[in-house]
Amino acid sequence: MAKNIVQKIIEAHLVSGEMVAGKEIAIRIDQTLTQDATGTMAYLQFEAMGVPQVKTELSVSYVDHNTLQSGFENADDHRFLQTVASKHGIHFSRPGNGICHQVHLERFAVPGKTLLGSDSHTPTAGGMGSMAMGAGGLDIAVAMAGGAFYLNMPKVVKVELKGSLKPWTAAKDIILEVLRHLTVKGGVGRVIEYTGVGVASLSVPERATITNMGAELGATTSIFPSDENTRVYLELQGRGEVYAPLAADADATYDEELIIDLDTLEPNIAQPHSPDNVIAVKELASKRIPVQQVAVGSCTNSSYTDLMRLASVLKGKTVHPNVSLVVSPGSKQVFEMIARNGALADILSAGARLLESACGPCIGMGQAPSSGAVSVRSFNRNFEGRSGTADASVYLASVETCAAAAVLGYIADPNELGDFPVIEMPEKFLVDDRLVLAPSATPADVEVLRGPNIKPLPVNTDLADSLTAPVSLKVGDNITTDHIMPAGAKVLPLRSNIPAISEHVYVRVDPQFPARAKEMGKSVIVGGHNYGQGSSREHAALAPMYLGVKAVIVKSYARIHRANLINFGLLPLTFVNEADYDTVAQGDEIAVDNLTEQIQAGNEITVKNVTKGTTFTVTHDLTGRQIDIILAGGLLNYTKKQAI
Ligand code: MIC
Ligand code: SF4
Repeated sequence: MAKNIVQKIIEAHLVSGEMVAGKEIAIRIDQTLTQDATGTMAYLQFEAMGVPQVKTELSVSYVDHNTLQSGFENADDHRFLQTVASKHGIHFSRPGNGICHQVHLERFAVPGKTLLGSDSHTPTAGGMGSMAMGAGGLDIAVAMAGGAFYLNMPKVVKVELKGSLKPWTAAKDIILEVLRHLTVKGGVGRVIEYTGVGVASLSVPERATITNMGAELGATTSIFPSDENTRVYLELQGRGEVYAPLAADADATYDEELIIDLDTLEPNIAQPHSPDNVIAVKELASKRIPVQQVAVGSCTNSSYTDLMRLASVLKGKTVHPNVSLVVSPGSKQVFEMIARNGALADILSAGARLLESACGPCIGMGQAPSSGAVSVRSFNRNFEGRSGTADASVYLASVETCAAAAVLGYIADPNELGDFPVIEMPEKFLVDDRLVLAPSATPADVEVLRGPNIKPLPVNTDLADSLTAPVSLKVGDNITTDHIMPAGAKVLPLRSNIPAISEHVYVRVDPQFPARAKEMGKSVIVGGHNYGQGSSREHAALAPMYLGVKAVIVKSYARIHRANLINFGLLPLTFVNEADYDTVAQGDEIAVDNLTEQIQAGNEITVKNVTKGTTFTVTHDLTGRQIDIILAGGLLNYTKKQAI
């Protein structure tokens, strides 16, 4: 039977299950990556499993999120990560080496391999034909210990790229166009596979921009074929030997299709406060919206060509007097290359403010914009408040559009910049892996160093047989994990300390939430569609669990967050009739009798609203394995019982 790329990779890695869309499958994971903000938990969980050395082909621990060291916490976490990696067979990418996804693409990703990462933008490596997925830290820990990764067999969406990009239109505009069509929940339960003649005109880093931001569709992952461009990129990275061609069979079938015509595509921009709120830049350009900040970098747009394009626009010009331009090249490789070829001097000379190779402003780690500012960023998320400034308006666009805003001072179509500078791929990338430390050859001698900020991992208890609890919070559609568990310079350093970080759960939505949830003891959260979209941070499940949240009842979930809820023993329930959402209010007491029996008997559970005197039905959609995990109080307890 003819197969698409996704079917080929899954088939080659299938451990159990049937490859039928929507059914649970388990696949073998070849590579894992973690970043520091989710990695400390992942390694504490890995340690708790008692497996001495990782069983993957390659596992890499990156430090890129928590690099602003305004106290001892982050530096202590880096030290923990370095030593724990050395002891357990994991490569360690030192702070300064760059953002996990950018560095992984450059130095480690391999076509046809599976990659699981504790970060939602892990699909970046899909630009090279790797089946790369984001997951919670606990799933990564299990994969490092040799366990399979469980997911629902995705539907495969074919996105056919026709034609080729016009000058000043970029790969970023393609993914913004896809977001405009499919929205932030259009990718849930799906993998986006790119095909068509337009594919050949895109370099691997350009493809990676597209697969990176496929995360914003809620997709399981996105993937490109591995072809001549992939071979060339790998050769230039000195890794030609890992090249393997990968393409869909000629008559492969897909579940859904979308066609994007690159010949007619215009520069796009996502308006506040959602990555799918996309319009053509030229529609805004006539309004001359003044811009106060421009930020270039992040795992979406940090390639050599991106930075060279910025430099070529800035060369001989000055950043607009009302704009703060901040640049954070995503990897040391790119940073050093533009430093050595002089492009960095053009960027600096124009008045840009330079940051180290890390996530930085993308996750609110410094460079919060001024009050009410318009910030145009080459990043991937513009959720309200994520920049660190509650009332800032963040727009997402290509490096070209960012560069135009930086010099002109307003949101402008980059075509206004005039002649388009052609930027060639370098003759060779600068390969220097000295900042990636290989694991110790004598692990027994390595002492794992833990700072006082690293607190033991709280573990849930077995699920009780009846649940009577008030609704501690009711929220609407498209709640992001940034709403549930904010990040930023103040909160991120607490990622290894669940008691401390739980004081910040939902505070941007309701500052009283943590105190109220604690006082209630046990509680339930009610929400709308696409609940938990965005980041893979398992803290968005773990910290509510710590505050006593036992179940969540919503209209629909984002994939990674639902998996994280199950991993920590929180019941993910879905309204059968969406109208019942309106009958439940914050403060209502909810009761479920014979919970264990009901979960095991079938998919439907009857819930009483004690306060209103009504009942409604919810589904749990749990597989047999997931039921056992929930009943055990989470994946760690379950795994201990099973002993991998
Ligand atoms: C993000 O972009 O939101 C993050 C920060 O990279 C997260 C991971 C985290 O919260 O640590 C992600 O995308 O998974
Ligand atoms: Fe880092 Fe931003 Fe990419 Fe997340 S989206 S990994 S915070 S650069």
